Order: sequence, then structure tokens, then C-alpha cells
Amino acid sequence: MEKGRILLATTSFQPQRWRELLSAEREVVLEPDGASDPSITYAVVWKQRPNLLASLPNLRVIFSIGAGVDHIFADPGRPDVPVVKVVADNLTQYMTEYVVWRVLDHHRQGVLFRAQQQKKAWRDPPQRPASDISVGIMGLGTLGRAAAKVLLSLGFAINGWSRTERPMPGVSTYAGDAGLIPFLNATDILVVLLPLTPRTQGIVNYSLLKELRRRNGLGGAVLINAGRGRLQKDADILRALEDGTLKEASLDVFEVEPLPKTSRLWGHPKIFITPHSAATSDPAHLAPIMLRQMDAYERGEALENLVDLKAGY
Ligand code: NDP
Ligand code: OXD
Repeated sequence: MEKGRILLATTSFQPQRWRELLSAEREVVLEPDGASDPSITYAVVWKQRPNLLASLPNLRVIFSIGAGVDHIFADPGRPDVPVVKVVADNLTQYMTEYVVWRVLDHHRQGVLFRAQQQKKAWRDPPQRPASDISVGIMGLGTLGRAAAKVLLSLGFAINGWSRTERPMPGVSTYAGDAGLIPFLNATDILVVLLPLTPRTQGIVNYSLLKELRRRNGLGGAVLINAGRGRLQKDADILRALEDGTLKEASLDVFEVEPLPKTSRLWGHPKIFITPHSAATSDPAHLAPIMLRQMDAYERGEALENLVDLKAGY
């Protein structure tokens, strides 16, 4: 098979670095130049313009620039070709760092200490062991399992929830609709690492948060969302923080991104905000992986990290 050309398409960041790295081995066309070019075999995309991919008559494979592929499924003209997502050690490591950082900050009362420091207050609150706290990870996939492993080594009790049964040593696992409420009822700190699909959209809402456990030394339930913003209802999180359903939250993702300056989430003393930066795709690490995959595909080998087109992730 001939060495296929690449269309690089993104609406949300400057693609120059990606272009530089990918064009070391293949011809790369930047959209809009490549639109409807019959010589394009691969599309490397992040939030591409809707219907752009439908115009490529010989497209064989779509590569997502991130682990999430909801941006591809949101395209009404998505062609029926394989989609490859990012699975990479450094992305997984970044996400593990983010999750462990946020869990430890809530566990070690970062909100309280930052408020005390503002007031120059010298007060030593009681401490409790990590083993008293259970962290529930919604989405026990590549990222969820890696974070679970490190949290387990720190002594936290870990629950995991997935669509299908996903046993993991040391983790209490739950699956599907039937497993959701028991999972939440056993969880103090909820970490959301789900993909955004029609089944998960809006799942992190007030009634779900109500089901979390609150009988721990933390003094309340905590939400950490680094999956996708449209998994959650921003207004429900505010309501839950205001009536004590939630004690605190760390949010990396939001229903609308960038988070509008008018959002009440920005100024909330119990919310820790990062701008969708829990685990950033590094072109220097990921472009060679994509190029390797293209070479393998052209040798007739199977593609790795394929998205299940039916499940949408
Ligand atoms: P995976 O596909 O490896 O794992 C997804 C997990 O979610 C699986 O355990 C899957 O279940 C579970 N899941 C999917 N749908 C459902 C459902 N309806 N009910 C219950 N469980 C469900 O994905 P990754 O771990 O690689 O990534 C997860 C998400 O993290 C990405 O989709 C992306 O949105 C987000 N992300 C965010 C980043 C950031 O910077 N904020 C960076 C990178 C990723 P099963 O195991 O049964 O298939
Ligand atoms: C991803 C992301 O999906 O950065 O990789 O959000």
C-alpha cells in the first residue's frame, strides 16, 4: 500500500507543531487546503469542522489527538471508518498525577488550610487515615485503572464503576446501571473519568451526587471531574455545594469551555478549577505513535487503540 497523506484538522489550537512532527515522515495537508482531496488517507483531528471528513473520498482512518473521541462523534458527517484514540504512557501519567493531586488535596484539607492562611490562623484540625476514605472512580478504563493503582498504594479504599465487568485486584468493582447506586453509596470522593457518550451525558447531576456516602472523616462528599464537562450539570454542582450534598469539588472540565467569565463556578470558595488541563496531549510523544500506527496499517497489521464505533468511546 502506498504511503498515505494526512489531513490535519483542528479548530481549537495552532497545529504547527503537529504538522512539523507528522511531516517528518509523511505529506501533511492542513485544512482547509485538504478538504475533498482524494489523496488523503488519514485524518488527525481535534474538534474538526463538522462535515469536513465527509468530503474526503478515500479516507481510511481517523486519529483523535486526544483520548476522548466525543468531538469526532459530534460530527454529523463522520464517515464510517475506524477511529483510533490516544493511549499513551505520558498522558496516563499526567492524568494519574492530576487525580492523585486532587484526591490528596481534598483528603488533606487544602480548602481549609488555604482559608486559614488567608486569615493567618494557626489551627491544627484532626487527621484521618486514607484507609477511612473510599475513592470511587467512574470509568475504570486506561486512565481510571492507572489512577486507582496509585491511590491503592497510598492506602485509600477504591471502588470502580464501568459499563462492563472490569475486575481489578484490590478494587471493589461495580458495573452497569445495576451497579451504579451501590457504587455511589460506598463512595466518599467521586472521580469522574468517563467518556462523553449519549449514555453518559449529564450523568453527574444532583440526584447522583445525593447518593454519595457522607459518613467519613472528610465531613462530606467530594466530586472530581476530569472526564468531560457535558457529563456534569454545572448548576447541580453549585446546588449540591450550597446545600451540603457536596463538601468540595475539583473541576477540570465544564459544560461550556472555556468556562464563561460570568460562571459562578469561578468564584466559589469550595471549587478548585483547572482549564481542561488534567492531561494534555503532547505532540512530541504522540505524533511518532500515530506515524508508527500508519506504517503498521499499511503493512496490513491491525490498528491499536480502536474506538468501539457502536459504544462511541
Ligand atoms: P477508556 O475508554 O479506556 O475507559 C472508559 C471507561 O468508562 C471504561 O471503563 C468504560 O467501561 C467506562 N464507561 C463508558 N461508558 C460507560 C457507561 N455508560 N457506564 C459505565 N461506564 C462506562 O477511556 P480513558 O480512560 O482513556 O479516558 C476516559 C476519558 O477521559 C476520555 O474519554 C476523555 O473524555 C477524558 N480525558 C480527559 C482529559 C483531560 O485533560 N481532562 C485527558 C484525557 C482524557 P468499560 O470498561 O466497560 O468499557
Ligand atoms: C483528551 C483531552 O481527551 O485532552 O485527551 O481531553
